[in-house]
Amino acid sequence: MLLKNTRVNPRIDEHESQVISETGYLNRRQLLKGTLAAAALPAFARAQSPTYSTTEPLTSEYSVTHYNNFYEFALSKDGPARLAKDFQPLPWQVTIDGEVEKPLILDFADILKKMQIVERIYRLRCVEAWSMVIPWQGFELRELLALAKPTSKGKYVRFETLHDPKRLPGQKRGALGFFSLDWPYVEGLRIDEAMHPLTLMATGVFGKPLPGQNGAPLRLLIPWKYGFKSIKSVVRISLVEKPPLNTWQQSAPNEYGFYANVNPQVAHPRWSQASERRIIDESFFGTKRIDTQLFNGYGEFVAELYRGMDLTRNY
Ligand SMILES: Nc1nc2c(c(=O)[nH]1)N[C@H]1C(S)=C(S)[C@@H](COP(=O)(O)O)O[C@H]1N2
Ligand SMILES: [Mo]
Repeated sequence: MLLKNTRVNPRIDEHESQVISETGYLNRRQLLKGTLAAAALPAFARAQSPTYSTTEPLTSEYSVTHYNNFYEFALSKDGPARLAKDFQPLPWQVTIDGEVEKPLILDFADILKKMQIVERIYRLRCVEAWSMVIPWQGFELRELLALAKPTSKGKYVRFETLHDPKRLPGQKRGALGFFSLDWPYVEGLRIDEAMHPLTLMATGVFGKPLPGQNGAPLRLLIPWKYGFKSIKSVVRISLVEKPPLNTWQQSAPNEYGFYANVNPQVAHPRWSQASERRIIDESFFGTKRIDTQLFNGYGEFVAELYRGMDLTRNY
C-alpha cells in the first residue's frame, strides 16, 4: 500500500524473512572467514523472525515530515521542514574507514544499487517523550559494513553527519553556548548493535526519497534506542576500537549516555520516561498518551545484546 512511487523497489513484509536469511547467510560467510567480530552472531540467530515491522497505526506523512529534530537546520520542530526545502543532497558520498580491510568511498547511487532495499515500519521514540510510527525504506547497515570487511579491532562504529554550514545553516551556531552542539553531529554503536538486522540505513520514507528534514539522503535508524541515536545525513562511518563520544553525551553527559536504550524505568534527570505522547496526526485529537516499553518494544530481538548489563548505569 505504501510502495507506490518508490524509485527503489522495497521488499514488502511477506518477503522479509527471506531477505533476512539471505543477508544472514552473507554474514555467516564473512564470519567463517574470520573477518567480522564474533559479536555479530545474534545477527543471523534471528533469521527466523517473520517481520520487524509493527502493525500499529501509522503517523501521518505530514507529521513525520513537519515535526522534526534536526539541529543543523533549526531548533524548532517546524523549522527543519522549512529550511531544508531547497536542500539538494545529491551527489553524496559516504566514506567507510577505520578498522576495515577495505576502506571505501561510495557514491550514494552505487550504494542504492548494491543494497537490498526493504520496507520497515518502526516506532521512533524521542528522548523528549513523544513517538511516531513511521514506514521507512532502507537497507540493513550490516550489509553496507560487510563491503568494507571490518577487522576484529572494529569493536564500535562511529557515524558523522555532513559538516557544511552553507547547506546546514544551523552549523553556523558556534560550538559554545546554550543549545549549540559541536559539529559535526556524531553518533556511535557497539559493533553487535550495528550488525543487528533491526539497525537500518533509511533512504526513503512513505515510499519517497528521504526529504532533507528527515536526514536526506541516508540516515541511521536504531528503533530500540532514543531518537537522537538515529543520526541523519551520514557522510562517514568509521570502525573504531573505543566507544565514540556521541554529540549529546558530549554536551550533557549526566543526561545522555552512549547506550540510550529506551527504558521507562530510567528517568531523564529532568522528566520521566515512563510514558510518551504518540503522535498520529496534526489534528487537535491527533495524539495519545501511552506507556513506554523497555527497548521501545523491541526487547524480543535485542534484550540479549545487554544480558548482564546494569541498564541504569549504562544509560
Ligand atoms: N544530524 C542530526 N541527526 C539527528 C538529529 C539532529 O539534530 N541532527 N536529531 C535526532 C533526534 S533528537 C531525533 S528524535 C530524530 C528525529 O528524526 P525525524 O525528524 O526524522 O523524526 O533524529 C535524530 N537525528
Ligand atoms: Mo530526539
